[in-house]
Amino acid sequence: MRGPRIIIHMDMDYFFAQCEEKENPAIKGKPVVICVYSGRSEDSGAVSTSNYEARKFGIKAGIPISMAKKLNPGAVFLPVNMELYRSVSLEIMGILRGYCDAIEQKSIDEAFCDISGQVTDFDEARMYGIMIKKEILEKVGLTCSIGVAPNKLVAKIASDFQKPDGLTLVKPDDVLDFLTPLKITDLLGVGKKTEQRLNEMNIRTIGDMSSLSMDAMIREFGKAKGEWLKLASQGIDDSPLEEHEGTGQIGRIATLKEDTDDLSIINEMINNLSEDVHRKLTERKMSFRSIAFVAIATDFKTRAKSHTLAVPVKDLDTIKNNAHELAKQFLAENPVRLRRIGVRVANLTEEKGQMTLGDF
Ligand code: DCP
Ligand code: MG
Ligand code: MG
Repeated sequence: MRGPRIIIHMDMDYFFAQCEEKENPAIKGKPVVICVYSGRSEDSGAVSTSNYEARKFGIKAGIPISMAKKLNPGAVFLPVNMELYRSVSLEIMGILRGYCDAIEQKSIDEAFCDISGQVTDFDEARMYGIMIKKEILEKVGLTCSIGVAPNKLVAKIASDFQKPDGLTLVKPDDVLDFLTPLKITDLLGVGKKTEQRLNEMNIRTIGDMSSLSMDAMIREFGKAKGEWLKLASQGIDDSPLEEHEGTGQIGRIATLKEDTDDLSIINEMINNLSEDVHRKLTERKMSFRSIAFVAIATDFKTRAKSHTLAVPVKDLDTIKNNAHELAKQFLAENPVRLRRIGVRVANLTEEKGQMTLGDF
């Protein structure tokens, strides 16, 4: 039985600045400004981001560094350290991947996750959002904001709604009430020009826009854009997640009927998960070299046990057999009852005349 479509949008709070606070806790509590120096003169360049303390002074992404220094000379000014942010981002995306059916990473600090296959309803989805936030905080030490909604359009707005450290759930029946008072520019895809046109028509909120007829919107903006705007103003969006090729891993996680440490029950679930993973692998014409068994115990902690093969392979039996073995080892080492389990393959390569197990 398949429940409703449920999409999560996760966006890290003041990401670059928060990474720096984590690296150097002494600066926490002070205004922190991350700068992209152009190198032309000492203070030339722009602000990349700032923490919330600095934002109180009006220091935000995009303003010149010189202006930020005028707004608060005592703030902590740091140069961007992309290496650090990339590695933190990788860790966060890895955690998210363990929770969802599909993931579309939108930028270094945000992603959409389809969790429809992981939960049965929106109340369970809220708990799921809490679990994700908790795991990111415990493992990476950073806060994020999450929106849970029936589609990408609404999830994106929801994640921004209670920043920082927010969790906003918008159930299907609440979508219209949620959107009505918001500014039209909150809709991803409404840019400056569209905003101007709509303002001239005296349309300022999403609610104002939804009261216009489809015909009027199409007359004003043309068929494609007019239709999209009208549907967006009603919170209607069925755009799929775009999983980028080469994300490097394919995983599937599911919740066990009840908490257990019984290997026969776990292996049965592993078989189903392996088949899903294998189907995706085949669709993408990929092979893998490493495989992991992912376990989420009753304490909600996610642990993984993985194994790397000598050569890339692509067959279902290798996935199943390795996952069974890893699960056995995992339970021998960790006397816990499991709540959810997953199978994940990584180190993906394009399938090109490589060996399969049958070739050995
Ligand atoms: N970024 C940048 N220049 C911009 C906008 C963003 O260099 N004009 C970088 C720095 C941010 C990161 O991208 O930390 C993520 O962008 P966000 O828009 O998500 O902003 P933050 O995460 O910094 O803050 P928020 O808490 O509002 O999400
Ligand atoms: Mg962010
Ligand atoms: Mg972002």
